[in-house]
Amino acid sequence: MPPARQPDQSAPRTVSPTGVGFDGPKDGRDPRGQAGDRLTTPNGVRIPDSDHSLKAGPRGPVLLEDFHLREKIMHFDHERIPERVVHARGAGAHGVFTANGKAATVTRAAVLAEEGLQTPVFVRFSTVLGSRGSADTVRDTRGFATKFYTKEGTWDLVGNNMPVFFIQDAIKFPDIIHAGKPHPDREIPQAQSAHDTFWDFVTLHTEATHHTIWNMSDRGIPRSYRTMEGFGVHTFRLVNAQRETVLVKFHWKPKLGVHSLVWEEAQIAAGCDPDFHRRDLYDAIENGAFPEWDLGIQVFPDTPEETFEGIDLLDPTKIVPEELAPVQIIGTLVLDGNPTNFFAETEQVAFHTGHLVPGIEGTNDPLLQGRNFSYLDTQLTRLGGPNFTQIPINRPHAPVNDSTRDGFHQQAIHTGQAPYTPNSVDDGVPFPSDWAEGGYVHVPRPVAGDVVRAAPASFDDHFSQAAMFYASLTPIEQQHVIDAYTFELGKCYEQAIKERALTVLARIDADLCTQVAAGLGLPAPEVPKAAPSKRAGKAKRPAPVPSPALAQIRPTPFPITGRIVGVVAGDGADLKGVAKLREALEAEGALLRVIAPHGGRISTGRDVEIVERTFATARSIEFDAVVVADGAPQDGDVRGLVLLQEAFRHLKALGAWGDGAALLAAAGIDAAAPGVLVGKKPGAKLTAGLVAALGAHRAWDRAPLVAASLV
Ligand code: HDD
Repeated sequence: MPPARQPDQSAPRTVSPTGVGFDGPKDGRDPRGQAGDRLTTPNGVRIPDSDHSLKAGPRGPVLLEDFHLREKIMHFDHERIPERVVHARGAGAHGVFTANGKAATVTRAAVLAEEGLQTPVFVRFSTVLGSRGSADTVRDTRGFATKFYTKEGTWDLVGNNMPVFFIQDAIKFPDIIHAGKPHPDREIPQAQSAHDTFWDFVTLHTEATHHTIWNMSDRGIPRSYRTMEGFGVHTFRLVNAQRETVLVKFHWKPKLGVHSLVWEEAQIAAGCDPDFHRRDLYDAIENGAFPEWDLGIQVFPDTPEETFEGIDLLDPTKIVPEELAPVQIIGTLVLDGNPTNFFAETEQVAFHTGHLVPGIEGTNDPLLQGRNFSYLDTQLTRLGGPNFTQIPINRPHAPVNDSTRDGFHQQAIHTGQAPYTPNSVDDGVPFPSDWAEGGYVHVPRPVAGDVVRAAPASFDDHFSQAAMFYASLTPIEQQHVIDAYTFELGKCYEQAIKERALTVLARIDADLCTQVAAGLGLPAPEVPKAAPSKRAGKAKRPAPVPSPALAQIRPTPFPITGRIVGVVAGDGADLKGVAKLREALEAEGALLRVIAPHGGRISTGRDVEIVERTFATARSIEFDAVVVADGAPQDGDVRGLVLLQEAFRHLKALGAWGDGAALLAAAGIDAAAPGVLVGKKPGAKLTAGLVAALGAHRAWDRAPLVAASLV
């Protein structure tokens, strides 16, 4: 008798950490995870001792028959998988995306279109160049990859915190990455672009100019993953229910605003707390300060030219200024869950630009098209075979019935006899779906052209938008860009590379070039008058039109959720005042951390505070503001003074009440300087001042004072 027909290929029986699609044992545990309270072998055999190998006598040789030793060590020997070839260092979080319905006119994808629909997501942030164990705060682009577990299949938006890319064609990806990664002979420097090969490449290959200046700006050293913008970079095509199309660019807008570290802070953090961003994300979520972003789209008509206001929408080195095409908010992302297991979730998550759902399509951007090949390919090496979508974190939350079979690490026990279509053996299941049934039907588009290795002429403009970016920054941000170029090029050994870099800077901005040249001790080259490429002809370089949306420093106050205020105190300090300040700051969503010369507890009379940081463990980088309590030790401990001086130099809010002001003075800090708040008591005035100062991120108007002083 033939076996009963079971045409439904259910998804593999493993627990999804995101909680959806679980069809395993009812106790909620993965049969391949940890069950029961007894230590066992991987085969479930209970064992009496996991500390000693099986030996011929206590001093004798280890016996080959010790299967437990063999299994334990064998598994350990194979615990590591290859790190990502880029973006190896990262941190992830679970969350939910809620659509506001405004995208319904432009896309049929429910995840974006259906008002109020909540879609679970997993987001992984990353640096690009460093290895898995490298520091978080290095100058680099940051990855911002989002996996939407939609009811229509998985959609991955694999973006960065910068809206442009170094190259226009994916075929150049190995080149830019080889240039940016450590030198192949000594394998240094780690996670840095401040070296010869990077600057050699980006100054020869000038389409990298725009992305490079973003890296040299404050965007290259974010304060936190929570305070970064995200960009889909490429232009995508959205398709609505009537099969009408528009072109769009995706933007993530952080509710906390866009904020960065200052360079010295980034450097200190790389040594003192290499996990700075990972810790910040985890702690914020743990403390209930859930990071939030709005998702927005810039919408362009889908014309045959695929340009908008003369800007080529297929060129990933170009942006469309928000002043020309406003970002329209279509939903909100909240990250509210930390991973339970870093390896299972953050390390094994596999993103792919080709993970699209009906209503969202790619375009002919040659960078995107190459990515669509690369992301699938890399998982074969990294995750060991083609079944990586069965790994819990990668499992779709939509039903899967795909007719793929077997392969390394197959988790499913597929039933049925006909993993092919069409079939009659399994009653024709699974059936294809047309557009009306929710099938992913590509919008028909004409394709024509000669087979050539070439790019359109518009791709030759490598400098105008870099110039626009620089012109859009505030003077402080421009100074940071000058400092960054001067630092990075100063780390290069080859004179010719520095000189070539100056010729590139001359095409961006004459003053930028002159100042960097002065810092390097080199003459500034002439600013070329004509456009650089033959195809661009002899057109004059127009003056850049600034896009104010590109500047980070703004007069508007930002929410202070999750910001950290360090309070220097000690035995005998005004601990009632500390408690009062904590209450007031927590009411605004900020956190207070008590810093004292020693650990444990500090007390004053009957008041007691738990010490959260000591002078040995605290460093200024952790705090967005530092306040000295009345009665804090005034013994001149240099670590306390350095803490205050660094915070002052990094333009952070400083405060003191009572005789705490004397400690500020001992650190050489002028109580009248901008962003320094001194009062008699930690009352409403001090709190309001702190909240306002934190909301501005830094006391920017202190910058000239700091530049002129040695503090
Ligand atoms: Fe990529 C990882 C973002 C161009 C090839 N990329 C990766 C990640 C992000 C980006 C955020 C980390 C994903 C994760 O957290 O697992 N990549 C970008 C952006 C690009 C870009 C915004 C340009 C707009 N990438 C790009 C090109 C190629 C790749 C042109 C190859 C032709 N990227 C990869 C990769 C990675 C990757 C090798 C490494 C690990 C992975 O994919 O899963 O395939």
